[in-house]
Amino acid sequence: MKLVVIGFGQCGCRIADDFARLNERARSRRGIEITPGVFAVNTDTADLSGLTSIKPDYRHRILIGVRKTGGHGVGKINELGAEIAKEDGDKVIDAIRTAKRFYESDAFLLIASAAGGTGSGAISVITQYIKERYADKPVYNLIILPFEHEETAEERAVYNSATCLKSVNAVADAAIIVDNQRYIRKDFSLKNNLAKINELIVEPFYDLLCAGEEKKPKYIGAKTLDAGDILQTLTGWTVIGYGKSQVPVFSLPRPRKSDFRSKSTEIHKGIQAMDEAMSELSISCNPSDAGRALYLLSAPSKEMNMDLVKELGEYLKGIAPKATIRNGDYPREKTSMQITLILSELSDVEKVREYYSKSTSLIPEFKRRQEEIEGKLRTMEELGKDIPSLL
Ligand SMILES: Nc1nc2c(ncn2[C@@H]2O[C@H](COP(=O)(O)OP(=O)(O)OP(=O)(O)O)[C@@H](O)[C@H]2O)c(=O)[nH]1
Ligand SMILES: [Mg+2]
Repeated sequence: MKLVVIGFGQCGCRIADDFARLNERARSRRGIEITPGVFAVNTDTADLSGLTSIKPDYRHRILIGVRKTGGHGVGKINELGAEIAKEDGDKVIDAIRTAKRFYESDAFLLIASAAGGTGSGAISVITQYIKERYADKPVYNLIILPFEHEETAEERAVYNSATCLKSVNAVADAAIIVDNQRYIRKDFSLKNNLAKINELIVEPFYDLLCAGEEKKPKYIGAKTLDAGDILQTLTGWTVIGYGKSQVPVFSLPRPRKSDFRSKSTEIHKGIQAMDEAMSELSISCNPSDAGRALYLLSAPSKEMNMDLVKELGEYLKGIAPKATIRNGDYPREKTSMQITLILSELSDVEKVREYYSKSTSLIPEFKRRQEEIEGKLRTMEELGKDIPSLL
């Protein structure tokens, strides 16, 4: 599957930059192209220059809102981010149109953090613009939620997240949600190491996008997971996960294929990888709320067999009983068994619900504060009314 990737704001652009690197990796190691166009859109000049893999020209690194921000961001005011996107949206559309191999792509993936200003405000506006112009290609959003400490320190983080999520849900074909906080828990040494977190966020997309683009027969499995399966799966609130278990590199002379014990070891390893993918989902959710699911098994071809694929399917059905499940196998890996898992069409995501209810109670408080500021300013003006002005 091929994606046109567009990052918005600092977080979105950095993750888009990681997608550009993922494409370089796919091209050099596998001879496959997975992102025919990667773009970065920001109101901040310095952040755009800090990227390393997205092409460094103004058509790929797109500066918007210069007149309003002077190239310094919108300071977490996502209403301003949205306003600028409405004014400068054509710049983004023009850039996409001139991308040389745009026509090869199957879908769009737009990326932003929910708590910031530029990305949070711009992503839904541009999603809508793209949908109006390219009705035949789905537009997916990848939304990064703030760390817990940001939510407690700054109410804006919660409010921005709520308004961003609500708007995205109204326009995008699917919203893939990623909770920054989940990636801290995995390994404390990663704390504040955003670059490492970004790598973890994009990694599950590698096999997922490569599998259907594979041309060499030896890397094509019994059931290829292609763009159609992914397009059919992604809808509404969505989470993604990834798990792996090691398989021996130099295996001993193998018992015959029908050997029951070896098959059950493989199944055990497959289930272990599936469990890890489930526990490392990009946001915590209840799998039984999923209406659709997809898993991709990537393993050395000698480790794969129909029983394993079938067992994994049954295992997932037990965990996500309401979901229509699609799957594929990809005989690519040499030393591990990996599972990429998507749960989609979720009917409930607790975290999203929390943002909505917290923000609803914040609205009157924000209004009260605004009125207080305006009141104080009026009093000051009143006091200075007899002072001569120099203008
Ligand atoms: N995972 C990840 N999160 C990031 C990264 N950079 C920022 N964030 C998160 O994104 C939120 C801040 O949003 P930014 O993307 O910096 O904001 P912006 O869209 O550039 O908007 P303004 O700077 O306000 O104009 C916070 O919740 C950060 O924790 C990153 O590289 N990776
Ligand atoms: Mg910024």
